Amino acid sequence: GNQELFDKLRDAIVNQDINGCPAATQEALDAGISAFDIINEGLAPGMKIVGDNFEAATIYLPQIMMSAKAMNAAMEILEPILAEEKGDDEGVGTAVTFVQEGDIHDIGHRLVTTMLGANGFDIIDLGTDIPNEDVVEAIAKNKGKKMILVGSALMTTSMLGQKDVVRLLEEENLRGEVKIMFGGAPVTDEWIEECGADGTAENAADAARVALKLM
Ligand code: HCB
Repeated sequence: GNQELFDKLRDAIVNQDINGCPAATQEALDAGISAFDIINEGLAPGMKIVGDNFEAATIYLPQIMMSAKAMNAAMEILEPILAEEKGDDEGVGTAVTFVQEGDIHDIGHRLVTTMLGANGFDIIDLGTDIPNEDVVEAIAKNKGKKMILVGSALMTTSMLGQKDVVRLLEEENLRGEVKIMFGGAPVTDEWIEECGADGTAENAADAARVALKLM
């Protein structure tokens, strides 16, 4: 049944199976499982286990990198499908997504970006390791659009930059142009309040819900 396939997807991530992961993804698609469920019920729970194992020091960086590669191999298949599923919900808005300077963790960022696209947002993906000045420039360039800024930070160090980008937007009189959602493992509700951002989300599906609500 589907649970068996979800377990297979999860295990492919945990076992760093770079070929098996896209194969299991294709198998799940062929079985009629949606790209959305493949991510949320299979792949993302696998990455959660990898993160926990790393924290428990039962695995090390090279293993994480292999799991990340397995994840990205699956996303290569799923991203075009999610892009196609994008309805014609005209005018949801534009999402400018990025990862803070100094931070190259891109898995969560990609998931969130993909899910926002699948929910009708026009996407401007600035990428990872992005200086705040570049973020402000992107917002300035798109001034007037219905817009949400979606930032990720996976490290407590890079997270500090989130507060600075809000301040920079205020200084440039751009804060009113854009809603702001920040996320990533270290981000808490208290931090969102301290930054003066508008919201956060636990995972990619939640991020799409929060973003739609904020617009
Ligand atoms: Co990395 N790393 N890492 N890492 N890494 C973390 C983040 C630590 C927490 C692990 C630890 O020590 N406990 C840690 C940070 C510690 C801290 O901040 N105090 C850490 C460190 C220290 C480092 C290096 C410095 C290690 C080193 O080199 N010595 C180095 C830094 C590189 C750099 O950025 N400059 C490094 C490198 C790596 C890789 C390359 C091996 C690999 C990244 C591969 C890649 O992304 N292409 C990696 C990984 C995979 C992790 C862990 C294990 C998993 C992160 C991940 O992908 N999670 C992570 C441990 C952890 O997070 N617990 C560890 C899965 C995704 C799906 O979850 O949280 O990213 P997510 O995103 C969610 C969620 O947060 C939300 O939705 C997403 C989807 O569900 N969300 C948003 C995300 N963004 C959002 C934005 C919104 O607006 C709303 C919601």
